[in-house]
Amino acid sequence: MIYNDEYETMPREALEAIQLRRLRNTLERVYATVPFYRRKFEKAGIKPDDIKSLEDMQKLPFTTKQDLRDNYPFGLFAVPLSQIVRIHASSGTTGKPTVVGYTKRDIQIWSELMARALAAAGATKSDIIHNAYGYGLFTGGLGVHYGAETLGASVIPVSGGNTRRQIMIMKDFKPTVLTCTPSYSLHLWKVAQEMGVDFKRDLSIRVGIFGAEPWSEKMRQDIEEKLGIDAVDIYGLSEIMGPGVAIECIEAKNGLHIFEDHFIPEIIDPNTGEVLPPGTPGELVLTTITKEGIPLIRYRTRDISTLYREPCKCGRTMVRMARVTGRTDDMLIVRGVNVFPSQIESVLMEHEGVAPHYVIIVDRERALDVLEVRVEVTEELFSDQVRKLQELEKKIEKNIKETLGISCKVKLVEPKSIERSMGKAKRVIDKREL
Ligand code: DLL
Repeated sequence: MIYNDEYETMPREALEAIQLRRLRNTLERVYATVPFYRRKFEKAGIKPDDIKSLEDMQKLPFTTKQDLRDNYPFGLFAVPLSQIVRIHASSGTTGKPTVVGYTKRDIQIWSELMARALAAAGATKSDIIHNAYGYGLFTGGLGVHYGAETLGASVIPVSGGNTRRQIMIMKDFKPTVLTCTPSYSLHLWKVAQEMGVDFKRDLSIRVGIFGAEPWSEKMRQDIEEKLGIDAVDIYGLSEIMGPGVAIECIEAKNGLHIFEDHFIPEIIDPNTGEVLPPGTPGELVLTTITKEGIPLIRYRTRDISTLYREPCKCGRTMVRMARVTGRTDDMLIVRGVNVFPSQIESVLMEHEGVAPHYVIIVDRERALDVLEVRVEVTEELFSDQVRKLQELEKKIEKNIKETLGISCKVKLVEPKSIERSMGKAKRVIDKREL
């Protein structure tokens, strides 16, 4: 179903006229209200008024996660805090998160875009939505929640964890739509099996809306077969809004429609910054054109994708992005939580006797991500009592859990035992099969 026919199927010319108008408004606004942008534009020798066409966008400087970090926490907000009604955050490259703020209107628009996204995946107001995305600073839970209410569906705000209870709720409340990370859907299936509950026979889920981490066509097939549902990909990031920046339509399940009346996408060569033509893979760059709280100009997502401009059989005229195949940086997503190796490194380095030689091993057990950190310690420490080493391992595990919000197993190993290839450390071994 198309939730907003007027915009989602608008002729390209009309859509692009709206984009240009909104872009110019946004540029005027950030230039006037955010010193960071004024400085950046001045340095590039550009004024908002110089942008007379969508092609002119290429003259604008990029914004990066580092810029958000340098202006932590609220430095990029374009409105006074009195107009901010919600704050979310996601992981930064070190201890400090990336912070975003929403005005009332931002929340309204986000809710409508999420309603559009749910509708594109085939949900209607008659559905019961089992929302197992985490509620909190992460945008997944609340993003889907507000969208479901806007659509008029019944939402079960079950959030993450307590899987056996989730299965019981699914059996008893009979939700028809499941929203969570793709890996968690497979974990739900496994736990259901152990409880003697058959997804196809005993539950009523018809469609799953999965995102927040990379997955593959193979994984889609696996989920669809095991759970007996349609599995649809949803994309978003907190810096730009949260879930609902783009979604696959259930009719084609072939690329995610970006809601272009609110975001302008570009694909660039991550090394040169040059804009690449449709059909060529590169780094996705997004510009928000209606956001009030924290508008972002040419934000480098670090996600690798491709844009397709061919029309889609669902009737939407909005461009499609290919499923995200990777990142241009070393960010990992572990159980839906974004993790940078540098964040783990800073926790490790807080402990005496621990050397900056480590490797992070990510794997999947019972469809859930598991993380192990192996780190070298000094000779003295390693030859100390085993009990002392074990205590330190537990302490580091606790600190990682407290700082990053993820559980992991820490193993202290002897000096020089972690492999270096050509002198270079390999920080991450990802054994997960997508
Ligand atoms: O993950 C928002 C979200 C919530 C999207 C629920 C979809 C569903 P962040 O925590 O800021 O926001 O993480 C954003 O996650 O830059 C991608 O690297 C990755 N990501 C999000 N969706 C997908 C997807 C939310 N469908 C980062 N496929 C993004 C692959 C995804 N990667």
